[in-house]
Amino acid sequence: MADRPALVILTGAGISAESGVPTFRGGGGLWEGHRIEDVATPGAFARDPERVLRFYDARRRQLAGVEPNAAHRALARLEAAWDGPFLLITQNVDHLHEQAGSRKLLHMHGELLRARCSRCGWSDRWTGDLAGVACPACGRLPALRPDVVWFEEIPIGLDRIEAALEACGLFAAIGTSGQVWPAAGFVELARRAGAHTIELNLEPSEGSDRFAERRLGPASRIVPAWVEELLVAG
Ligand code: BJW
Repeated sequence: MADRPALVILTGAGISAESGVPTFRGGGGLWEGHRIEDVATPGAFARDPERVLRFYDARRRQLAGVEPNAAHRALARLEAAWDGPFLLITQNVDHLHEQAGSRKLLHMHGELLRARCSRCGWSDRWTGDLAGVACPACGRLPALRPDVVWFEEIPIGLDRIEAALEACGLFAAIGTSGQVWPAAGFVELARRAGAHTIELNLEPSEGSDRFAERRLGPASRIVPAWVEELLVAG
């Protein structure tokens, strides 16, 4: 494949739903039974660190044994075959894209399988529980937190993301509700750059009408089909 447009893909919780990782919003979602401000803000962690850490410990345990699905694998295949600039931005804190083989990947909302010390800044891969554990570097407790981006915190890699969107010719958003900013605004940046924009989702997202094209259905079906189309068109 030659002369491909620069491709930027944004993924959200919907791409991992069929791997058994719950989404955030809607029936059975992660926020059901939790007020966001009790578990996913710096204020929540300052008020009640044990509660926040228990919420994330349970989610980290849920990740053990989950496997990438056909949609994750199709995106890894696309990256390997794409002869042009490529960036996969995920809002997901799971590790399913890298497990499927994606490498040009940016976790804009952090990673659940990493821990960070809120006091001394130490950070590393972390697969166990965090509740009741002192920081291995500075020894303070409570101090360790999951290395994820909560509301009111600045997402990771925004400069790189903005540069990629400004240069992109094709932008796809997969399995995201379009309710969380700044990710919800990426389609607008891509449109301004003149990119073709496409949404792939089970149902139309909040900002669905901002996309030039949309495909509806489960990610494990519609993402591999879209990838095959792109590869055949090459
Ligand atoms: C399927 C499927 C299948 C299902 N196949 N599809 C007003 C205006 C603008 C901004 C704000 C505002 N008020 C407040 C803000 C800022 C705030 C914000 O957006 N708030 C909103 C609630 C309004 N944002 C922030 O605070 C962010 N930081 C920030 O703005 O900093 C300031 C700044 C930024 C930039 C420049 C200058 C200053 C930080 C946001 C951090 C979000 N963190 C979380 C938690 C991460 C840790 C954790 O995992 O617990 O990230 S919140 C949560 O939502 C998580 C997700 O990544 C994120 C997005 O969710 P996602 O992926 O879209 O999931 P769902 O569940 O919403 O949707 C699932 C979708 O899948 C649905 O569409 C389904 O249809 C679909 N689906 N099954 C395909 N099988």
